[in-house]
Parts: sequence; C-alpha cells; structure tokens
Amino acid sequence: MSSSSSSMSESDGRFRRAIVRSPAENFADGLTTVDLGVPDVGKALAQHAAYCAALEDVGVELTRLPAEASHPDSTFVEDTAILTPRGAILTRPGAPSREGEVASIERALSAFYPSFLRIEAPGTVDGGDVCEAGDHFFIRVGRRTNDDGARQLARHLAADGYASTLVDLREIEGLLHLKSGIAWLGGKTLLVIDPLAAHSAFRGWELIRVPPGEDYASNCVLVNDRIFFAEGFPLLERVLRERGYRLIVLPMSEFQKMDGGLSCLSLRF
Ligand code: CIR
Repeated sequence: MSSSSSSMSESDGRFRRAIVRSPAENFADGLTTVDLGVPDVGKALAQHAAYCAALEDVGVELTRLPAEASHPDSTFVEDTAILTPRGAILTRPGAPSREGEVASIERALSAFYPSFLRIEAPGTVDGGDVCEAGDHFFIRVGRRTNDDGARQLARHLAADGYASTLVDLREIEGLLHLKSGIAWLGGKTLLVIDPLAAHSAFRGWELIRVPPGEDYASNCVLVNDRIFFAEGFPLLERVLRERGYRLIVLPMSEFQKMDGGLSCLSLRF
C-alpha cells in the first residue's frame, strides 16, 4: 500500500495533518436518527471553527475543503476514508446519499498519498465504524458497514500488518456507528458505552465505562496527547480528568442533532 507523509509506523494517536470540511448551508438536510431539533447552521459553523482551531492548537496542519451542498452530510469527512501511517483506503459509504462524497476527498488526499486501496461494491464501509486502537482495528458490521465491506477492509489492513476484529453489533439498537459508542484512549484502554462492555471483541482491553445518560460523549478523540471531548457531559468528563487525561472540551450540540460526533469531523493522519 502507499505510504503517507507520516514517519510513524503505528497509529499512536499522534497526527500531523487532518482534512476538514465546513458544514454547508443545507447541513440540516442530512441524515439523522435523533430527535433533537433542527441544527442552526450559523452555530454549527462556529462549532466547526472551534474544532478546527483546537486541532491547530495541538499542532495539526489542516487541509480545509469547501462546503459541498450537493452532499449535506459531507462535513462528516471521517466516513470516507481509513487512513493509517502505512496507507489510505477509500471507503464506499453505506448511505447511498453519501457515496458521492468520496471523490473530492480522494482529490484532497492525492496531495499526501500516491495511491489508494478501495472498498468495492457490494461492500460498504463508513469510517465511523472503524476504531483504530494502536495497531489493532475494530470494524463494526451492521448498519452502514456490511459483511463484505468489513472483510475487504480487514484484508487491506492485514496486508499492511494491522490486525482487526470484526464486531457484529446488529443486535444493538440506536447505535449509528461503532464510534458512536467507543473510543480508543491510547495503550490498551477503550472508553465504551454499557451495551458494548460485555462484547467478546473487547476482552483483554481495559474498559472505562460511560456513565448512564452520557453515551454521546463516548465519541471522543485522542489527538496528540489530548482528548477532544464534547461539552455538556460532566460525569464522564470528571471520570476522565480524574484518570489524568488532558481534555479539550468542545461544543458539539449542532452536530449531535445530525448524529455526528467529534471523530466524524476530521480525517486525521
Ligand atoms: C450520517 O447519518 O451519515 C450523518 N448524518 C452523520 C455521520 C456521522 N459520522 C460518524 O459518526 N463517523
């Protein structure tokens, strides 16, 4: 597989670059499964700007793509590619309305990766279903990522020396993506919502449980020794601070209305 500009050989939560894309005017026309009201685009733009500033503050150089109104969900760039220090895999998003988002991401990534592997039909993969944890990847099979897509991805990752575990979560209601319920916090530590804690895929990992009522905050991101964390979840915030994690707390209310979390808003590499 092609190699990125990074000199690292393992996903260690350190990133030099990220791709981001502002929400478009019609951001509210995107897909959602939650009933939290219509997002305010002005507020979403301000929240996105704060997110981008936080990435830059921790030393990440941004490639900023223009808003793409033809794809109202396209601010959630994470779903379109799986990037590792060893290569790039373009996904085939599971929602038909999002398939066309990959083309402009491929153009942007071409500046950094000489070639790509791809998820081919009938496979589908959303990046939100892929949780990288060091040199191990958890790939959720269920809603947006199908069996075929998950197997293709696992093969591509194996060719680059990464192990992966397929996590079948068809039974779990209301979980859009794997990373709507889990985050890697470095080393062997995962943050998980209760329904995932007993899953055999996570045996042998140290699990931090998300307090009841705060599931949304499980979508946090380790970036350069900081944890990007959603504002408004005081119980989990305290748990993580007491364990010594250095949090950057960011307002996410408008993205939450569209089922989006902190990880979805950037492609980090
Ligand atoms: C969607 O349903 O596809 C978007 N409204 C939200 C995508 C969030 N992406 C992610 O969790 N990786």
